[in-house]
Amino acid sequence: MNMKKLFLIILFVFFPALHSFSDDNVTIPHNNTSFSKSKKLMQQVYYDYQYSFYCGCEYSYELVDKSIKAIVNEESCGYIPRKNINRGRYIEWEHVVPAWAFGHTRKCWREELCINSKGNRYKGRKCCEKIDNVFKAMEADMYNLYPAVGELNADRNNFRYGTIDGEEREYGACDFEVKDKAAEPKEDIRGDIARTYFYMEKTYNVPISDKQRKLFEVWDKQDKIDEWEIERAKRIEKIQGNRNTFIIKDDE
Ligand SMILES: [Ca+2]
Ligand SMILES: [Ca+2]
Repeated sequence: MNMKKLFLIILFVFFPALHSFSDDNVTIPHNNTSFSKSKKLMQQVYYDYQYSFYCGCEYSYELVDKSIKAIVNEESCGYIPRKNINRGRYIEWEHVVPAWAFGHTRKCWREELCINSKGNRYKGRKCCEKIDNVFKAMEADMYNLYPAVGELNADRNNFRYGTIDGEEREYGACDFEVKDKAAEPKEDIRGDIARTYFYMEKTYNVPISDKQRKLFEVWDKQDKIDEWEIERAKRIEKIQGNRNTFIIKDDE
């Protein structure tokens, strides 16, 4: 047994609840590796602040076909679906840093490391969800999850954020644009988005391009941290166990 292994074993024996380690220098700062569990926990975070992220629509939980669903109140925000009436009706939990962005650098995303029941090899998100603990922790990280109208989650796809010329309104009064593989969010959530990217970069080494970083640094300054963003971060910290230091400093 080499010293590194011995050290890890000692660490796990004496500090079992501390951190889980992966094999590639990412220290996973929480024990939350289930995206479906996180989606339920996010309901606790947002219990008294039920507004969608991109459009600011109120939403509420109702029983639909024997399951509880978050229904968008379209009148509260003037939202009109662009074309997907069904996904426009419900709230989904959107990854602000999309799965492609935090997943594509993982081995399981690029190489066929998984085998299905028929013996065929595969790669990508499904494979990462099966075998990669870092990917699972990133996918389940609550700081990166926001309630969004399903249609916008679908239209945003895995596109980067940016600014788009003009102010087309394809979703009724909702100030959200998607064009040329980019999405432009409304001004009062741009800082939230920037700080979420910075958190994912610091926590998991998720790469941010120079161009994106410059944009996010501007957004971080223009849209300052507000009360709800702090409250949200406090609630997530309480559940998930780790801090987003871009919102709450280490010594606070
Ligand atoms: Ca615009
Ligand atoms: Ca904001």
